[in-house]
Amino acid sequence: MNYKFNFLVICLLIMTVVSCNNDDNAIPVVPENDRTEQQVKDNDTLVNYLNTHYYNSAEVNALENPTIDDLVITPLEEGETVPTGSTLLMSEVELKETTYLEVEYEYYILEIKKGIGTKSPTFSDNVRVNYTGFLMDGTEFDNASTPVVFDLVYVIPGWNRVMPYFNVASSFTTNSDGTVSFDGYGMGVMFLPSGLGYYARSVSQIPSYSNLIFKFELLQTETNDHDMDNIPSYMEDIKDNADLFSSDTDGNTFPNFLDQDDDGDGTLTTDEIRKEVFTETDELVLQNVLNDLDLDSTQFISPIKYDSDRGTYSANRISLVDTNGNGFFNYLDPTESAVIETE
Ligand SMILES: [Ca+2]
Ligand SMILES: [Ca+2]
Ligand SMILES: [Ca+2]
Ligand SMILES: [Ca+2]
Repeated sequence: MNYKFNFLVICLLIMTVVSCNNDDNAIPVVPENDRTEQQVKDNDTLVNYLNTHYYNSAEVNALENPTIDDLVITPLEEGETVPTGSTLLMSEVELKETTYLEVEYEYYILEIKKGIGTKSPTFSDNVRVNYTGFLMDGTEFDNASTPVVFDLVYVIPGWNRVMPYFNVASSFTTNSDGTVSFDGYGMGVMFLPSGLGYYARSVSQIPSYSNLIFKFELLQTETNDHDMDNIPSYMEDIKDNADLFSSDTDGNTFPNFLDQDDDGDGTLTTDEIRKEVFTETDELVLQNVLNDLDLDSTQFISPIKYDSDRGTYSANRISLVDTNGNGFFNYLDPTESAVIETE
């Protein structure tokens, strides 16, 4: 294939997103709406929706493990009152606030079940969920009724705000047909302004600046350590703004959660923290050992890993060390680069 042909194909492919740069017939770029102004509009629309829609509360609340399909949201007709056994969304949702891209956002959560499992995801973990996504006119744009796994770092910002309010399932059973039933999981509905969704982008059936509604069941979660440096991703949020891409200690364009040498001093992060390894052949025994460990504020337990060759489970007690006492842990301090041996 010759170069010219390749260039043309690439040009055509890219055309819909960004026009190939050609000064003679440049396509004007439409600037994005101001985020603060858009948020005011979106919140008005959400509030209006919540005041004019109800759900089948008596029916859903009577169920031990309600599913997303059990919950039905219905528009209130003009002059109609909310039927018995139903509840107006506005009288039950919780208003939440967050900052994203330096703009204050309001969003709403309807909690049906908080979930009674012991774990709750952080904003950067993997979650296993069932969900349905729809627009304010009721158009369903996406759903998964067999569980799917999402990495909360790579989905719309609304999701990583909402999921930490819920707990995972308390148990699950594998059925004879191979499907899995979950018990005691978290379940709810999130009502998101476009700014915590796709914003100016239009994605398949979702027009730009669309508020999004998701019904979901939170089944399981798993702590992420994207760069496997033994610092869980949620702890690599140095700026404490739930936006991992904005934390880059050494400024090498790799954010800390994807950087194995966070301070850029040539010593890997995993070698600049103290690790004590605990290993057992029984996961439950290991879990009990870990539960009995004393932890101070600079210590945490890494997720349990299974070694299939040896048939053992192991985890580390990690201690963050500040050798020169300057207020920065060694792995974030370019002036400290000594390797700490694993115990
Ligand atoms: Ca990490
Ligand atoms: Ca970096
Ligand atoms: Ca890192
Ligand atoms: Ca380092």
